[in-house]
Amino acid sequence: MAVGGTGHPAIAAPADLFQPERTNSIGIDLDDAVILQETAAQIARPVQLDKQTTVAPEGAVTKALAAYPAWSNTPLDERADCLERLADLLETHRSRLMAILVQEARKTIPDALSEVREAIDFCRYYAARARTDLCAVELPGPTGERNILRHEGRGVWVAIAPWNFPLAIFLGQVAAALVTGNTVVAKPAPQTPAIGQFAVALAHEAGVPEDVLQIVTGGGDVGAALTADVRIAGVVFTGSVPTAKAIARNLLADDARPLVPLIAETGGLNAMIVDSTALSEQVVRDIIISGFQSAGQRCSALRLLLLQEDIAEHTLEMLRGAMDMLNVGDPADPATDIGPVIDQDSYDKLMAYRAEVKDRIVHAIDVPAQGLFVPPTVIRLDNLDDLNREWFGPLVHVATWKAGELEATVARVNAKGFGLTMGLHSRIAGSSALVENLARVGNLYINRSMIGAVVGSQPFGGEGLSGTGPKAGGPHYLYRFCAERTTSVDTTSAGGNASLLSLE
Ligand code: UN1
Repeated sequence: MAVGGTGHPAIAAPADLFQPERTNSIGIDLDDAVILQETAAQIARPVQLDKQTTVAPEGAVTKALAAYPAWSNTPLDERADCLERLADLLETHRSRLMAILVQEARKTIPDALSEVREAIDFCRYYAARARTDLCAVELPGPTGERNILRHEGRGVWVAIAPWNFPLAIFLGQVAAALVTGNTVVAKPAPQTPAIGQFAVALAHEAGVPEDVLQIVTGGGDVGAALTADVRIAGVVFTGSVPTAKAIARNLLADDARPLVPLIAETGGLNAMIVDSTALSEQVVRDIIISGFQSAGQRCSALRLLLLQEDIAEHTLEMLRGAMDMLNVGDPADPATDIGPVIDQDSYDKLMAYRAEVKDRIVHAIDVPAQGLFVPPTVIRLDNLDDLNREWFGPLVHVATWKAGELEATVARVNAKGFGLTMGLHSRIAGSSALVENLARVGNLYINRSMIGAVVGSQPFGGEGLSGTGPKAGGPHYLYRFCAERTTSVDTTSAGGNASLLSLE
């Protein structure tokens, strides 16, 4: 894309470090009849929770602390080997993992397959990055001195994962913390404990010692107990803004407590801006994917569609037609495009909001009467200021803007304070450069859908109310899990013995 005139520095060619297994987490090829058959057979087996693996938060931190010295001294290559073996095991158990995702997280089969692929990508990517990025390096310095920079583990990390990516985000957090030499107490979301338990069992099978990675299941009280524990060295969290803030307060509550990092990835109020030069078919396809795939239950999902006035009616007409073709139903059926939402609570909140705004519904489609199916819905916004929060479901709000208002429109989206994803559909190079320059989001998608960030290619994460960074699946993520330590030696006073300092 053109970057001239935006004030960005030149773009360096990407390092050929890692090739993701998949092209992206949407639009996958489901012709693989074997996967479908295997997954269907697995779906017939009930999901079982392993009560044995569940321990109390305090005891888990105690064990993780005791396990830390040996794990942090385990050579980096051996830790990376564990992640690669885990990736292999995830491949071997792909159909079972997919079946649990369908049953427990109510994922459609395509969503389940792409999530397993993303989990594999995270393990392989962080293993590869760790091998190249975490080696000790010698830094330049004055004559007679040597300076060595090392990246080492910090201690015990608490990893708190969401139910919407209970395998990929769960393992992404865990893999990053482990490979950098930390021990981990992981808490899956209360809606999705079984997939977390299976993933942890596979990690143990891959060679991660049991006390190095433990799982503690439960709700907010368990998360609060873990993050209130003054012995932990960091928290990595994906979930809601209020929970992220509660964790931050917990980490600061005790004056005597060490300062520790919080890596948070939270919500978004993600807008797609469409101008009159955009290709309508492409726009409609990308609205459907971004707004309704995964029943809109992705923090990257489209929430606010901003159509240039001249093309609004035409685009909405086409969108109605495309929505009518969507198949909402049983996620275990391979023909299903959109499944139910995660639980009754989520269903009730979304349906109550829909009832509140029923006079502004532009279009909605029929869904099965039984089950937690929220109809994919487009809702008119008369005023952009009327939407200031994220609705985590298949609800897309639409508003219009006038020619000449592109800059002001981006500014109004920025002003909402979130900063996760933004989409632009335009064939004007100057407009994409302008939006690229102005948008305060972690992930800007131009002329494509706004979901399905590819590990290693599209590091994912936002700013403002959307999170702290660094971005998951990106080249700087691992560093945040590390303590950075430099050692400087005066080699003259040591008799010129440079070997006092090793790069080991
Ligand atoms: C989330 O919903 O918490 O880009 C993250 C995507 C996914 C990440 C979603 N890889 O849609």
